[in-house]
Amino acid sequence: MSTELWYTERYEEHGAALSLKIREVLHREQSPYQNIEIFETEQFGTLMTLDGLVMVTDRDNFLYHEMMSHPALFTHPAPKRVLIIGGGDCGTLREVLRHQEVEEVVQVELDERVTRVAERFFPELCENNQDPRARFHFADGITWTKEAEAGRYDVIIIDSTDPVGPAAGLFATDFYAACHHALADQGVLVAQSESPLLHADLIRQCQGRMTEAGFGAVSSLYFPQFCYPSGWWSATLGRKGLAMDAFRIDAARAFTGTRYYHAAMQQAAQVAPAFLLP
Ligand code: AAT
Repeated sequence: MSTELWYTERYEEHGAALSLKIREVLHREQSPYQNIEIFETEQFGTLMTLDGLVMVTDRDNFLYHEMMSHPALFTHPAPKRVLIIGGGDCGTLREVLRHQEVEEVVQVELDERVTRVAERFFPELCENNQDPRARFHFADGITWTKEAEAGRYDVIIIDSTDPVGPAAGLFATDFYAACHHALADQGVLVAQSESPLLHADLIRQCQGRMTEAGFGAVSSLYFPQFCYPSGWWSATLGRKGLAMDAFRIDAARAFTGTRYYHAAMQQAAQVAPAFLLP
């Protein structure tokens, strides 16, 4: 009899699954919002799942977190005030704080337990949580953004779970319109927008809804992400006014310490597969 332990996330509607070999279960709890589990894997370090869906592993989270933060920040001419919606594991926050010109980062995560558990099991992602520029609020990001002062932020990052349950409204036109209102002139919005292979319609919908919400330029970024469905992921950017291609390429070239993102990658990641061309 095999004593091997594997964690499997099934993508029932696609007839596929992802499995990671597990050494042990480190933690399990039911928060007021979701079931949080932490595993020690054989090859991918620590793994966090929410309601049975993979959120983050030590080994591959840099792909997603770097691509959710640096392209948006280098697209803005001078990002000072950043809002992160979701992002409870703090991996996106850590990347944002690496930009010295950023003066304030407000993170609005629904579930405080995700952040507390991440502090314990993902200390690297949380290593900059004490930075005086970081402010944490545990609340619904939709309500928060709708109540935000007009023009308050330069960049808004939607680092959310999939469009079900409390995150469903984070993919809606009226929420993008609230982001548009909360952004200053030249403000940039970026939202995680799922898998190009499995959710192409959602990516198109996301682009269409951002345009409807008033963003003058919209484009998506494509990048690998092993632990999310299909291993291929996307983020969709919306910019107030101006064209999307004018990112701060010299600053991006001088930026060091990333493992996936670099200036040429920002250009490359914007090239859409033929089936997603406008
Ligand atoms: N950094 C990669 C991890 C995530 S988790 C996304 C976070 O969004 C979760 O912690 C969840 O609690 C939070 N969240 C969900 N809905 C809301 C909301 N309405 N307001 C604020 N926070 C919210 C991204 C995972 C991507 C998964 C891909 N399969």
